[in-house]
Amino acid sequence: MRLKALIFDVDGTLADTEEAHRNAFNDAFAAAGLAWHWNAALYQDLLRVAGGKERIAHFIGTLPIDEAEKARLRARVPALHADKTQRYAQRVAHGQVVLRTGIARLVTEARMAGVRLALATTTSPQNVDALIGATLGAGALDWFASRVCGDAVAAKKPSPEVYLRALSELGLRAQDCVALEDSANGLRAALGAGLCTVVTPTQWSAGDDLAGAALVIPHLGDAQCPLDGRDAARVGAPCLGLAAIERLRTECANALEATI
Ligand code: XBP
Ligand code: MG
Repeated sequence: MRLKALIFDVDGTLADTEEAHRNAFNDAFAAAGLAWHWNAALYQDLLRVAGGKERIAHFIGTLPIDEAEKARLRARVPALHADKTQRYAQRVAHGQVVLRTGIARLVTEARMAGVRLALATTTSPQNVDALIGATLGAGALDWFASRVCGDAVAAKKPSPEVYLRALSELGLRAQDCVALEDSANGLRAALGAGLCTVVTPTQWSAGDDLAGAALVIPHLGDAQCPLDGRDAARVGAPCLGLAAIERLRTECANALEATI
């Protein structure tokens, strides 16, 4: 099998984390005495901005206040986001977030087959450590040969930088790997790095433009929750496994060669 590595996005892909993020943002705002409340509809819109710090700064820019007040509030973003990150990590540590369907199964399948694993995410390293530790176990971080987080690169998704950095750390070519994502921002980042990409949207990214994805399915499927008939027919099985992923990778590579 030519497939050498799976590169996973974190938020929305490994786990449906954004409700926990949204609650952590709101808790941090309240603790700071700010009368801001991001409801689900507003948060879904704000998710178009990758990165928690950038998201808060963007929100400040939308407020009906003068520029001096916006500047004062923007100066508080690093402390606000640090508090939010701590609150999010606590929520995760208390079991508020679980892995999405099929993630544990595919990670195990890849490890047994010698397919390497990597993470390419916008979120913070503390959040990755908390999520992997709470869902796969403390030693599981070492299963990921590369873990590239948002602040490690100059530009967050949809820039391809996190994926390019992950490929560089893996020492692999894009055509020998497959990315797994949940959103338009993430898909554009992975495609920009030349990666064949599988997308499993969540309710937060349900309306995203996912053109260019090699496959869009509601989840990866597992024994407890197999893909339904239509999606299983597209995958050729009730779960997306390495064999199907290798077929997708080959199709992507052949399509790329046909354009050269
Ligand atoms: C999704 C994001 C992150 C999270 C919040 O990241 O855009 O900003 O919403 O986490 P992913 P931070 O690339 O994993 O889908 O507050 O740490 O940014
Ligand atoms: Mg994501």
